[in-house]
Amino acid sequence: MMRHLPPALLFCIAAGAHAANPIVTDIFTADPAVVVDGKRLYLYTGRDEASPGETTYRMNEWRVFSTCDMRNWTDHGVAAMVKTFAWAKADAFAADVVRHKGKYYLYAPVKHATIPGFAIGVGVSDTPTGPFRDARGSALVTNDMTRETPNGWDDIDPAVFVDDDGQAYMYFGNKVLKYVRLKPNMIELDGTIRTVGLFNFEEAPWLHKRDGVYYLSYASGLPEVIAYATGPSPTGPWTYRGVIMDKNKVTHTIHQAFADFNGKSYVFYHNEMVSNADYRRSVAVEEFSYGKDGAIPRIAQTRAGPAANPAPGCNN
Ligand code: FUB
Repeated sequence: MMRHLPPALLFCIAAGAHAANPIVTDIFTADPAVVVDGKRLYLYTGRDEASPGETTYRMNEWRVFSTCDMRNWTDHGVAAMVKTFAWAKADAFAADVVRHKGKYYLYAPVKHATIPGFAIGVGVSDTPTGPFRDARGSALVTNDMTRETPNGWDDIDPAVFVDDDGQAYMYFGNKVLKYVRLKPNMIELDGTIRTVGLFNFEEAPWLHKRDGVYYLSYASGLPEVIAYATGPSPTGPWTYRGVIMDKNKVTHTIHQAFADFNGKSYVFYHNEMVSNADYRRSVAVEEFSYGKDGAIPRIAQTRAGPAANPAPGCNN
């Protein structure tokens, strides 16, 4: 059963003067997604449970952590599990969370129990830390709804972006990037699933907006690097802008997420820093500055991580 810790029992991961990366060292975490809510930054991750030497993913749940300063993190435990979705059978792959009209929605790829391949479920919660419950009782997207690629994992890695006019878009896919509008209730598709032609797209789309420019970042190639494109709207047209972060030494995935927090910009990603193993990954974060032209620079992975950035009025 999912355990939701009361505030008094919350576990604080104090980075203090030590290295800030990886963020979590007591379990393996992967596939970051980020929500800035109020004065806190919430980090959602998958959990790698593969044993040493295993050569496949073993992932059953999504976890949530938060920070007031980018150095000290609070562990809020399990946000949702494969079992949250009664129609799913395995594989808690890369999820995303968004806040919309006071509720929190978790978009989660999982293997469907009866329809072959991956599907995307939607969880909902009144708090950013969950627990999330199944908002629909059925999958939002199933593998038989898309035909661009023959594999069963082409409908993974949902990333949801809500534009300033309130319209929500969900991007997802492996090898072929797709997007679809969501209805205002956030739990139904609104219209056709469309594809996006993107240079060397592998997976892990992430959309964010800054100064009127839409940034579409993604994992590119295999082993993956982080690359990005920009456009004038959430549906493009997209102009390729290059590589942001080089591939990992061991793990073939990298899965990024971006956030601005307390006046600074951050990129989250995962690597093999703790385990030196492909399927035992750890989430890390780096601070960066946009160029004067809005470009994202090449960002190096560090052990030190970002400097403390305490948000006024936020208490760890
Ligand atoms: O963690 C499982 C899969 O690996 C994710 O869905 C991809 O983004 C890659 O990180």
